[in-house]
Amino acid sequence: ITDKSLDRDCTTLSRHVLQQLQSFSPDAQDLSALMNRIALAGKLVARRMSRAGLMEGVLGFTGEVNVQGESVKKMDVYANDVFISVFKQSGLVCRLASEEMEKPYYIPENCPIGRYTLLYDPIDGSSNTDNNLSLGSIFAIRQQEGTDSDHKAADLLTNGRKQLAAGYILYGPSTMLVYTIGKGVHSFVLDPSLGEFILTEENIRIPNHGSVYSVNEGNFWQWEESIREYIRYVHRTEGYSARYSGAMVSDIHRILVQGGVFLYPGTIQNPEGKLRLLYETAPLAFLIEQAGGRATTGLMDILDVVPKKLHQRTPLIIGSKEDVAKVESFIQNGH
Ligand code: AHM
Ligand code: MG
Repeated sequence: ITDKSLDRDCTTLSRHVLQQLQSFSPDAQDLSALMNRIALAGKLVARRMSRAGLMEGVLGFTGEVNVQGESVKKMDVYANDVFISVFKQSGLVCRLASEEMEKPYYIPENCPIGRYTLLYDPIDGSSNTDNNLSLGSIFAIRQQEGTDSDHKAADLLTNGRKQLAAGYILYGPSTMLVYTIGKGVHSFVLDPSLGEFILTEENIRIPNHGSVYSVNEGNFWQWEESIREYIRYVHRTEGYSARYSGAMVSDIHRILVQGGVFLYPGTIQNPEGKLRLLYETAPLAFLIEQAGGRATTGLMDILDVVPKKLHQRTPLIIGSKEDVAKVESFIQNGH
Protein backbone atom coordinates (compact mmCIF):
# COMPACT_ATOMS: atom_id res chain seq x y z
CA ILE A 1 0.00 0.00 0.00
CA THR A 2 1.38 3.40 -0.89
CA ASP A 3 0.07 6.43 0.93
CA LYS A 4 -0.60 9.14 -1.63
CA SER A 5 -0.58 11.84 1.02
CA LEU A 6 3.07 10.99 1.74
CA ASP A 7 3.89 11.68 -1.87
CA ARG A 8 6.37 14.52 -2.11
CA ASP A 9 4.06 16.35 -4.52
CA CYS A 10 0.87 15.97 -2.50
CA THR A 11 -1.29 18.83 -3.70
CA THR A 12 -3.82 20.54 -1.49
CA LEU A 13 -6.97 22.14 -2.87
CA SER A 14 -5.93 25.77 -2.47
CA ARG A 15 -2.57 25.15 -4.11
CA HIS A 16 -4.33 23.38 -6.95
CA VAL A 17 -6.65 26.32 -7.63
CA LEU A 18 -3.67 28.66 -7.86
CA GLN A 19 -1.82 26.27 -10.14
CA GLN A 20 -4.87 26.03 -12.39
CA LEU A 21 -4.91 29.75 -12.85
CA GLN A 22 -1.14 29.92 -13.09
CA SER A 23 -1.02 33.33 -11.55
CA PHE A 24 -1.21 35.20 -8.35
CA SER A 25 -3.68 37.71 -9.78
CA PRO A 26 -6.39 39.00 -7.45
CA ASP A 27 -8.98 36.76 -9.17
CA ALA A 28 -6.85 33.66 -8.67
CA GLN A 29 -6.30 34.54 -5.03
CA ASP A 30 -10.04 35.10 -4.58
CA LEU A 31 -11.02 31.78 -6.17
CA SER A 32 -8.43 29.94 -4.14
CA ALA A 33 -9.72 31.53 -0.94
CA LEU A 34 -13.33 30.78 -1.90
CA MET A 35 -12.58 27.13 -2.62
CA ASN A 36 -10.74 26.94 0.66
CA ARG A 37 -13.88 28.13 2.46
CA ILE A 38 -16.05 25.58 0.65
CA ALA A 39 -13.58 22.92 1.74
CA LEU A 40 -13.83 24.12 5.34
CA ALA A 41 -17.63 23.90 5.19
CA GLY A 42 -17.29 20.37 3.79
CA LYS A 43 -14.98 19.35 6.63
CA LEU A 44 -17.38 20.71 9.25
CA VAL A 45 -20.37 18.94 7.72
CA ALA A 46 -18.42 15.68 7.28
CA ARG A 47 -17.24 15.81 10.90
CA ARG A 48 -20.77 16.18 12.20
CA MET A 49 -22.12 13.45 9.94
CA SER A 50 -19.43 11.00 10.92
CA ARG A 51 -20.64 11.06 14.53
CA ALA A 52 -24.32 11.81 13.90
CA GLY A 53 -25.68 8.62 15.41
CA LEU A 54 -23.74 9.21 18.62
CA MET A 55 -24.99 12.70 19.32
CA GLU A 56 -28.32 14.09 20.46
CA GLY A 57 -30.19 16.49 18.17
CA VAL A 58 -28.32 15.78 14.94
CA LEU A 59 -30.63 13.44 13.05
CA GLY A 60 -34.33 13.66 12.26
CA PHE A 61 -36.68 16.45 11.26
CA THR A 62 -36.96 19.97 12.69
CA GLY A 63 -40.73 20.06 12.16
CA GLU A 64 -40.39 22.98 9.70
CA VAL A 65 -41.21 22.95 5.98
CA ASN A 66 -38.86 24.84 3.62
CA VAL A 67 -39.66 27.15 0.71
CA GLN A 68 -39.83 24.10 -1.59
CA GLY A 69 -42.55 22.52 0.56
CA GLU A 70 -40.16 19.83 1.83
CA SER A 71 -39.76 18.77 5.44
CA VAL A 72 -36.53 20.14 6.83
CA LYS A 73 -34.00 17.90 8.54
CA LYS A 74 -31.76 19.09 11.35
CA MET A 75 -28.77 18.31 9.16
CA ASP A 76 -30.14 20.59 6.38
CA VAL A 77 -30.26 23.48 8.83
CA TYR A 78 -26.84 22.74 10.29
CA ALA A 79 -25.18 22.50 6.87
CA ASN A 80 -26.96 25.60 5.61
CA ASP A 81 -25.67 27.58 8.60
CA VAL A 82 -22.15 26.19 8.28
CA PHE A 83 -21.81 27.65 4.79
CA ILE A 84 -23.12 31.00 6.00
CA SER A 85 -20.71 31.19 8.89
CA VAL A 86 -17.61 30.16 6.95
CA PHE A 87 -18.42 32.75 4.28
CA LYS A 88 -19.08 35.48 6.83
CA GLN A 89 -15.43 35.27 7.66
CA SER A 90 -14.25 35.19 4.04
CA GLY A 91 -14.89 38.84 3.27
CA LEU A 92 -15.36 37.88 -0.38
CA VAL A 93 -18.99 36.82 -0.52
CA CYS A 94 -21.82 39.31 -0.15
CA ARG A 95 -24.71 36.97 -0.88
CA LEU A 96 -25.51 33.31 -0.46
CA ALA A 97 -28.53 31.60 -1.96
CA SER A 98 -29.52 28.06 -1.08
CA GLU A 99 -32.23 25.46 -1.32
CA GLU A 100 -33.08 26.05 2.31
CA MET A 101 -33.61 29.84 2.16
CA GLU A 102 -36.47 31.57 0.41
CA LYS A 103 -34.43 34.71 -0.26
CA PRO A 104 -30.69 35.28 -0.66
CA TYR A 105 -28.82 35.81 2.58
CA TYR A 106 -26.80 39.04 2.64
CA ILE A 107 -23.66 39.58 4.67
CA PRO A 108 -23.74 43.39 4.86
CA GLU A 109 -20.22 43.74 6.25
CA ASN A 110 -18.86 41.94 3.16
CA CYS A 111 -20.98 43.71 0.56
CA PRO A 112 -18.78 46.76 -0.07
CA ILE A 113 -15.95 44.50 -1.26
CA GLY A 114 -17.54 41.05 -1.62
CA ARG A 115 -17.93 40.60 -5.36
CA TYR A 116 -19.07 36.97 -5.28
CA THR A 117 -22.24 35.01 -4.65
CA LEU A 118 -22.32 31.45 -3.40
CA LEU A 119 -25.19 29.26 -4.61
CA TYR A 120 -25.48 25.97 -2.79
CA ASP A 121 -27.50 22.96 -1.81
CA PRO A 122 -26.21 22.26 1.70
CA ILE A 123 -27.44 18.65 1.78
CA ASP A 124 -28.21 16.81 -1.40
CA GLY A 125 -30.10 13.60 -0.84
CA SER A 126 -31.62 14.59 2.51
CA SER A 127 -33.65 11.39 2.63
CA ASN A 128 -30.38 9.47 3.15
CA THR A 129 -29.46 11.45 6.27
CA ASP A 130 -30.97 9.23 8.91
CA ASN A 131 -29.81 5.99 7.29
CA ASN A 132 -26.05 6.56 7.24
CA LEU A 133 -26.00 6.58 3.45
CA SER A 134 -24.14 8.81 1.02
CA LEU A 135 -25.01 12.51 0.91
CA GLY A 136 -23.63 15.51 -0.90
CA SER A 137 -23.33 19.27 -1.01
CA ILE A 138 -23.46 21.16 -4.32
CA PHE A 139 -21.97 24.62 -4.90
CA ALA A 140 -21.44 27.29 -7.53
CA ILE A 141 -19.71 30.65 -7.38
CA ARG A 142 -20.81 33.58 -9.50
CA GLN A 143 -19.59 37.12 -9.78
CA GLN A 144 -22.07 39.63 -8.47
CA GLU A 145 -23.10 42.00 -11.25
CA GLY A 146 -24.23 45.48 -10.26
CA THR A 147 -24.93 46.70 -6.75
CA ASP A 148 -28.13 44.74 -6.05
CA SER A 149 -29.15 47.66 -3.84
CA ASP A 150 -32.81 46.55 -3.80
CA HIS A 151 -31.79 43.05 -2.65
CA LYS A 152 -33.75 41.42 -5.48
CA ALA A 153 -30.67 39.57 -6.76
CA ALA A 154 -31.91 40.01 -10.35
CA ASP A 155 -28.37 39.48 -11.70
CA LEU A 156 -28.57 35.85 -10.56
CA LEU A 157 -31.29 35.18 -13.11
CA THR A 158 -28.81 34.48 -15.88
CA ASN A 159 -27.61 31.32 -17.55
CA GLY A 160 -25.19 28.78 -16.10
CA ARG A 161 -22.33 29.87 -18.35
CA LYS A 162 -21.84 32.70 -15.88
CA GLN A 163 -20.59 30.30 -13.21
CA LEU A 164 -16.95 30.86 -12.21
CA ALA A 165 -16.61 27.66 -10.23
CA ALA A 166 -18.84 24.72 -9.40
CA GLY A 167 -18.68 21.28 -7.90
CA TYR A 168 -19.78 19.01 -5.13
CA ILE A 169 -18.69 17.40 -1.92
CA LEU A 170 -19.56 13.72 -1.61
CA TYR A 171 -19.88 12.38 1.93
CA GLY A 172 -19.32 8.67 1.35
CA PRO A 173 -16.91 6.17 2.86
CA SER A 174 -14.45 8.99 2.35
CA THR A 175 -15.27 12.66 1.85
CA MET A 176 -14.48 13.86 -1.66
CA LEU A 177 -14.50 17.27 -3.25
CA VAL A 178 -14.82 17.51 -7.03
CA TYR A 179 -14.62 20.92 -8.67
CA THR A 180 -14.13 22.91 -11.84
CA ILE A 181 -13.18 26.50 -12.50
CA GLY A 182 -13.65 25.99 -16.22
CA LYS A 183 -10.31 24.23 -16.61
CA GLY A 184 -11.25 20.59 -16.35
CA VAL A 185 -12.56 18.57 -13.43
CA HIS A 186 -10.43 17.50 -10.50
CA SER A 187 -11.10 15.38 -7.44
CA PHE A 188 -9.75 15.47 -3.91
CA VAL A 189 -10.14 13.18 -0.93
CA LEU A 190 -10.26 14.48 2.62
CA ASP A 191 -7.51 13.04 4.76
CA PRO A 192 -9.16 13.41 8.17
CA SER A 193 -5.91 13.17 10.08
CA LEU A 194 -4.34 15.98 8.06
CA GLY A 195 -7.60 17.90 7.78
CA GLU A 196 -6.76 18.56 4.12
CA PHE A 197 -8.32 17.68 0.79
CA ILE A 198 -5.56 15.98 -1.22
CA LEU A 199 -5.60 15.80 -5.01
CA THR A 200 -6.45 12.30 -6.22
CA GLU A 201 -7.29 12.80 -9.89
CA GLU A 202 -6.75 15.63 -12.33
CA ASN A 203 -8.60 16.30 -15.59
CA ILE A 204 -11.22 13.60 -15.13
CA ARG A 205 -12.90 12.63 -18.41
CA ILE A 206 -16.31 10.99 -18.39
CA PRO A 207 -16.58 7.99 -20.76
CA ASN A 208 -18.63 8.67 -23.91
CA HIS A 209 -20.92 5.79 -23.00
CA GLY A 210 -21.57 3.77 -19.86
CA SER A 211 -23.82 0.97 -18.70
CA VAL A 212 -25.46 2.78 -15.78
CA TYR A 213 -28.86 4.43 -15.97
CA SER A 214 -29.95 6.22 -12.83
CA VAL A 215 -33.56 7.28 -12.38
CA ASN A 216 -36.40 6.89 -9.91
CA GLU A 217 -38.53 4.35 -11.78
CA GLY A 218 -41.21 4.71 -9.13
CA ASN A 219 -42.28 7.75 -11.16
CA PHE A 220 -42.82 5.65 -14.32
CA TRP A 221 -46.53 6.35 -14.70
CA GLN A 222 -46.10 10.03 -13.88
CA TRP A 223 -43.68 10.61 -16.77
CA GLU A 224 -44.37 11.62 -20.35
CA GLU A 225 -44.62 8.66 -22.74
CA SER A 226 -41.23 9.53 -24.34
CA ILE A 227 -39.38 8.86 -21.07
CA ARG A 228 -41.31 5.63 -20.56
CA GLU A 229 -40.30 4.59 -24.09
CA TYR A 230 -36.64 5.29 -23.30
CA ILE A 231 -36.85 3.14 -20.16
CA ARG A 232 -38.51 0.34 -22.14
CA TYR A 233 -35.61 0.59 -24.61
CA VAL A 234 -33.12 0.23 -21.72
CA HIS A 235 -35.02 -2.77 -20.34
CA ARG A 236 -34.94 -4.67 -23.60
CA THR A 237 -31.32 -3.76 -24.48
CA GLU A 238 -28.57 -5.88 -23.00
CA GLY A 239 -25.86 -4.27 -20.94
CA TYR A 240 -27.64 -1.66 -18.81
CA SER A 241 -27.58 -1.58 -15.01
CA ALA A 242 -29.86 0.48 -12.77
CA ARG A 243 -28.24 2.41 -9.92
CA TYR A 244 -30.17 4.98 -7.87
CA SER A 245 -29.12 6.01 -4.39
CA GLY A 246 -31.45 8.89 -3.51
CA ALA A 247 -28.55 11.36 -3.55
CA MET A 248 -27.75 12.55 -7.04
CA VAL A 249 -24.27 13.72 -6.06
CA SER A 250 -23.35 10.11 -5.44
CA ASP A 251 -25.21 8.83 -8.53
CA ILE A 252 -23.63 11.47 -10.76
CA HIS A 253 -20.20 10.86 -9.26
CA ARG A 254 -20.48 7.20 -10.23
CA ILE A 255 -21.46 8.27 -13.74
CA LEU A 256 -18.57 10.74 -13.94
CA VAL A 257 -16.18 7.90 -13.24
CA GLN A 258 -17.87 4.97 -15.06
CA GLY A 259 -20.13 6.64 -17.61
CA GLY A 260 -23.90 6.40 -18.05
CA VAL A 261 -26.84 8.71 -17.58
CA PHE A 262 -28.75 10.22 -14.66
CA LEU A 263 -32.30 11.41 -15.27
CA TYR A 264 -34.75 13.42 -13.22
CA PRO A 265 -37.42 14.14 -15.85
CA GLY A 266 -40.49 16.28 -15.45
CA THR A 267 -43.77 14.59 -14.71
CA ILE A 268 -47.18 15.31 -16.17
CA GLN A 269 -48.06 17.13 -12.96
CA ASN A 270 -44.66 18.84 -12.54
CA PRO A 271 -43.22 19.34 -16.03
CA GLU A 272 -40.16 21.07 -14.56
CA GLY A 273 -39.31 18.06 -12.41
CA LYS A 274 -37.89 18.37 -8.92
CA LEU A 275 -34.35 19.69 -9.16
CA ARG A 276 -33.51 23.36 -8.95
CA LEU A 277 -31.45 25.10 -11.62
CA LEU A 278 -29.23 27.58 -9.82
CA TYR A 279 -27.80 25.40 -7.07
CA GLU A 280 -28.41 21.85 -8.32
CA THR A 281 -28.63 21.29 -12.07
CA ALA A 282 -26.50 24.20 -13.39
CA PRO A 283 -23.46 23.51 -11.17
CA LEU A 284 -23.54 19.79 -12.04
CA ALA A 285 -24.03 20.62 -15.74
CA PHE A 286 -20.98 22.91 -15.72
CA LEU A 287 -18.89 20.20 -14.06
CA ILE A 288 -20.02 17.33 -16.31
CA GLU A 289 -19.53 19.43 -19.47
CA GLN A 290 -16.03 20.26 -18.27
CA ALA A 291 -15.40 16.51 -18.01
CA GLY A 292 -16.58 16.02 -21.63
CA GLY A 293 -20.18 15.01 -20.89
CA ARG A 294 -23.51 16.73 -21.44
CA ALA A 295 -26.49 18.01 -19.47
CA THR A 296 -29.86 18.90 -20.97
CA THR A 297 -33.47 19.45 -20.07
CA GLY A 298 -34.28 17.21 -23.03
CA LEU A 299 -34.94 20.26 -25.18
CA MET A 300 -32.01 22.57 -24.41
CA ASP A 301 -28.66 22.57 -22.67
CA ILE A 302 -29.00 23.16 -18.95
CA LEU A 303 -26.30 25.84 -19.17
CA ASP A 304 -28.48 27.87 -21.56
CA VAL A 305 -31.55 27.95 -19.35
CA VAL A 306 -32.25 31.44 -18.02
CA PRO A 307 -34.30 31.16 -14.84
CA LYS A 308 -37.22 33.45 -14.07
CA LYS A 309 -36.89 32.96 -10.34
CA LEU A 310 -34.32 31.91 -7.78
CA HIS A 311 -35.75 28.49 -7.02
CA GLN A 312 -36.68 27.58 -10.59
CA ARG A 313 -36.72 23.87 -11.38
CA THR A 314 -35.58 22.09 -14.53
CA PRO A 315 -35.75 18.52 -15.78
CA LEU A 316 -32.25 17.01 -15.86
CA ILE A 317 -30.63 14.46 -18.15
CA ILE A 318 -26.91 14.37 -17.49
CA GLY A 319 -23.93 12.15 -18.12
CA SER A 320 -22.06 10.53 -21.00
CA LYS A 321 -22.49 12.21 -24.38
CA GLU A 322 -23.92 9.19 -26.18
CA ASP A 323 -26.31 8.21 -23.41
CA VAL A 324 -27.64 11.74 -23.05
CA ALA A 325 -28.10 11.93 -26.83
CA LYS A 326 -30.09 8.69 -26.73
CA VAL A 327 -32.54 10.07 -24.14
CA GLU A 328 -32.76 13.31 -26.09
CA SER A 329 -33.66 11.46 -29.23
CA PHE A 330 -36.55 9.72 -27.44
CA ILE A 331 -37.77 13.11 -26.19
CA GLN A 332 -37.36 14.92 -29.50
CA ASN A 333 -38.06 12.18 -32.06
CA GLY A 334 -39.85 9.51 -30.07
CA HIS A 335 -37.19 6.82 -30.62
P1 AHM B 1 -32.80 17.23 -1.87
O1 AHM B 1 -31.75 18.25 -2.21
O2 AHM B 1 -33.98 17.84 -1.20
O3 AHM B 1 -32.26 16.08 -1.13
O4 AHM B 1 -33.40 16.71 -3.29
C1 AHM B 1 -32.54 16.28 -4.30
C2 AHM B 1 -32.53 14.78 -4.37
C3 AHM B 1 -31.49 14.20 -5.29
O5 AHM B 1 -30.27 14.05 -4.65
C4 AHM B 1 -32.07 12.86 -5.64
O6 AHM B 1 -31.59 12.37 -6.84
C5 AHM B 1 -33.53 13.16 -5.69
O7 AHM B 1 -33.74 14.32 -4.90
C6 AHM B 1 -34.33 12.04 -5.15
O8 AHM B 1 -35.67 12.35 -5.28
P2 AHM B 1 -36.77 11.19 -5.40
O9 AHM B 1 -36.91 10.61 -4.04
O10 AHM B 1 -37.98 11.91 -5.88
O11 AHM B 1 -36.25 10.18 -6.40
MG1 MG C 1 -31.07 19.28 -3.22
